[in-house]
Amino acid sequence: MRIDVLTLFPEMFPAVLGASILGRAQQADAVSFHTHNIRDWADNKHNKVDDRPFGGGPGMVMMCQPLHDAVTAVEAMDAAPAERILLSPQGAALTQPIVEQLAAAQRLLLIAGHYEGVDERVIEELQPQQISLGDYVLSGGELPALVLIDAIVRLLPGVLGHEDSAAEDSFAARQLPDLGTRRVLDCPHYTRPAVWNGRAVPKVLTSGDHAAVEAWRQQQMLERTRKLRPDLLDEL
Ligand code: 9D3
Repeated sequence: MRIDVLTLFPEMFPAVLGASILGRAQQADAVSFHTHNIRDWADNKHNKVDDRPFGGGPGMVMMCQPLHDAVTAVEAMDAAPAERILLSPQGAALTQPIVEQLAAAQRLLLIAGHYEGVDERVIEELQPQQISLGDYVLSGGELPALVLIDAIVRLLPGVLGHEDSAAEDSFAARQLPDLGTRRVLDCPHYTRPAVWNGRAVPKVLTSGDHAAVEAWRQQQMLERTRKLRPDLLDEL
């Protein structure tokens, strides 16, 4: 997968994209990251990319021209067609099914807004999918773009060491007795020592009975989901 990112703050990206699973995914050629500064396409002599809102009000609005020219130029850097995504508070809240759908794309073009927002006319022209991280205010779309990249890239073939890891995630859909396919929370996890600070690991986990362990994990997933995220059981 190729991922292009358009932003006014490209310096926010290298540390996150170069570390841990994202860094290894790029080294293994499962993904390539290309960040671009929208300011490079400003066609005015002060390289202005934002201006005051028509009608008045606080803050600045990102101008149409630099962003539109950036999208056109960056898309032309590779023949593969890109899925355009604008990170925006007006977008649909990101969920694992959306992440899974985007992980199937050949190429993504992520646009991170900043300031009060982007001129509506360039959004109408580009028709991007709009994605939000939820109902709270951030200072721009850069951190949401990094979150989205992290969620997608760990699903790409060959990225996670243990191939079952992604399928066993919290929020991955599972087949449950009576309920059919549901997204549920993960079960609790334990490692050595078997007793820590007077607290023993649940006995079934040290019993060696694999079927009993599997049954206990399923029951824990369901019980925790009922208690902590009952909304998930109403889905689908
Ligand atoms: C006070 C009016 N704000 C609307 C909620 C304006 C505004 C706030 C924050 C406009 C842009 C932003 C910058 N945020 C994003 O670009 C953003 C975001 C977010 O703030 N919350 C959750 N998800 C996202 S995705 C992009």
